[in-house]
Amino acid sequence: MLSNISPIVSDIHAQSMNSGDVPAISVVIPTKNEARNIAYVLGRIPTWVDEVILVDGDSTDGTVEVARSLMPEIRVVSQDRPGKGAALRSGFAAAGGDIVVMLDADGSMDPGEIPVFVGALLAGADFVKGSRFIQGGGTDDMEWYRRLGNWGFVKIVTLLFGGRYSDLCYGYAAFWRDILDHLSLERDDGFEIETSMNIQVLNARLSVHELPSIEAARRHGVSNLRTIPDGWRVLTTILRFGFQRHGGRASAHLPKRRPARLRNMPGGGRVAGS
Ligand SMILES: Nc1nc2c(ncn2[C@@H]2O[C@H](COP(=O)(O)OP(=O)(O)OP(=O)(O)O)[C@@H](O)[C@H]2O)c(=O)[nH]1
Ligand SMILES: [Mg+2]
Repeated sequence: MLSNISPIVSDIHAQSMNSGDVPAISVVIPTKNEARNIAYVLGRIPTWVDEVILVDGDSTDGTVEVARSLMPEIRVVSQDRPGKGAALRSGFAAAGGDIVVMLDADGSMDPGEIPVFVGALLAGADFVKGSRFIQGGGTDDMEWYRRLGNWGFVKIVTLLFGGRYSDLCYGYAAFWRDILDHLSLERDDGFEIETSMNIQVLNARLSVHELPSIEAARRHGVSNLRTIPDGWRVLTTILRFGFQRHGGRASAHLPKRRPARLRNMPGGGRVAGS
């Protein structure tokens, strides 16, 4: 059952199972016309994931039917408003796991990386985000102007909020579900939701950990992202939080929550360098 994950995570998981302290894991996948990609994604999700939630944005290509035929137990939920952000919000609200993993359905993000994300959470991080721009990461799915935009946004965020992000607009992340109580995602209907989450976890002084992630090219179909309008939404999101922060309304320092077995470790299980 655990054969396709790394020995370290498999060991942690085994220990958790022995101690009766196993966090349940939900995977949230937003889809908009991904019928030709969803088989690849669902087929690579580790078998020990507790629930997979597909949030479908009115796909017309049979995405939901394909997903259900491949994974009958998949939970399909709808979104209240259009956009990837609205989809993720609905997925998070539906998730029942202690840990939530978010990833795209176009085959660009490898679910085979999930064990590493979960491993970092089990090791003490509150929020783990993939980065395409640290050692071991990479992308085959980004034109030069989008790289430039992402780089510029990273610089602005670092200037305004501190932290040491190397990537900002990437949708592969995992977190303990209870941190959602401290995030406000109501306004983030579109692709800016990733940036919004990244800034809010930083402002809340949560333990944030970046992991290298490889983004492959979308397998089939075309991107839903429109560089200028969506880039503008990202920029205005950054500036909105910038104004709030400098107006003295930054999030409060939050108490840390750790799995019971990690609380007594030196450093309370906090990830070094985060
Ligand atoms: N439910 C839902 N999913 C969406 C919506 N827009 C995009 N998605 C999904 O969100 C994920 C990311 O969208 P993409 O179109 O791949 O955007 P991107 O990854 O920024 O762009 P590329 O790198 O060019 O593929 C994919 O799984 C999409 O199917 C939406 O309005 N509703
Ligand atoms: Mg994509």
